[in-house]
Amino acid sequence: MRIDAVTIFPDYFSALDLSLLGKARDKSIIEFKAHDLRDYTHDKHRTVDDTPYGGGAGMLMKPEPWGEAFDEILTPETTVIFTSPAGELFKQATAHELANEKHIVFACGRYEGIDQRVVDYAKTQSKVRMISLGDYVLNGGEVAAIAMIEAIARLIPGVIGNAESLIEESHSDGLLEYPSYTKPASWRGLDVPEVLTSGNHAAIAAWRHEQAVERTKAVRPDLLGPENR
Ligand code: JCE
Repeated sequence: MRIDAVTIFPDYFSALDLSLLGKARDKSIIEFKAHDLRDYTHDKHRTVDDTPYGGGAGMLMKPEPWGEAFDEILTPETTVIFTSPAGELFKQATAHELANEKHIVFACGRYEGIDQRVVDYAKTQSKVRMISLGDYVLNGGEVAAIAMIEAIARLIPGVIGNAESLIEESHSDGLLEYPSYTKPASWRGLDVPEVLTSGNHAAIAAWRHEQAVERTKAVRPDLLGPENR
């Protein structure tokens, strides 16, 4: 898979040089490049923002630099993602859908957002999705894009151990994770639940499921069907 990001802060994306994603790039499983939107301006001050028509607070990203960047980067096989609090919510299912794409371009806004015509123009060139990382406001799209890239890339075979990705599948039962413990069995007066050291695998599986259900009821009842709430 190839991933590009268009941003006025390409340095944010140096996080993707690290750890498993960095190794996947070394192995050419994923290709990634961050493009500086200011490289597509022509004025002395490399201007990317302007005041909104109709008034209102703050600045918007002007369309021309985006058009020049898109003309260089987009193809008919591209999916463009505008990270935006006004988009559909990013879910694990979204990550799975996007993990099947050949080419994703993240368009990362700043200020109060991007001129709507940039989205409309992108739709004439490529598939487009507006996606929100969650129901909160960030200062721009970069942190949302990095989170989405990590969630997508780890689903691509070879990025993490295949055994681990199969484990992930078996756990996507719509419940939160059960609590986990490692050695020592007793630590600062806190003991590992006895069932986990019992060697009774049926009892362990039943305990873990019950813990997952109780946790989910307590903090994320929205994940359960009405009959289990
Ligand atoms: C962004 C801003 C709305 C005013 C460009 C936020 C948030 N949960 C989120 N996912 N993505 C964002 C996001 C993405 C791009 C931009 N802002 C800040 N948003 C109204 C200002 C600007």
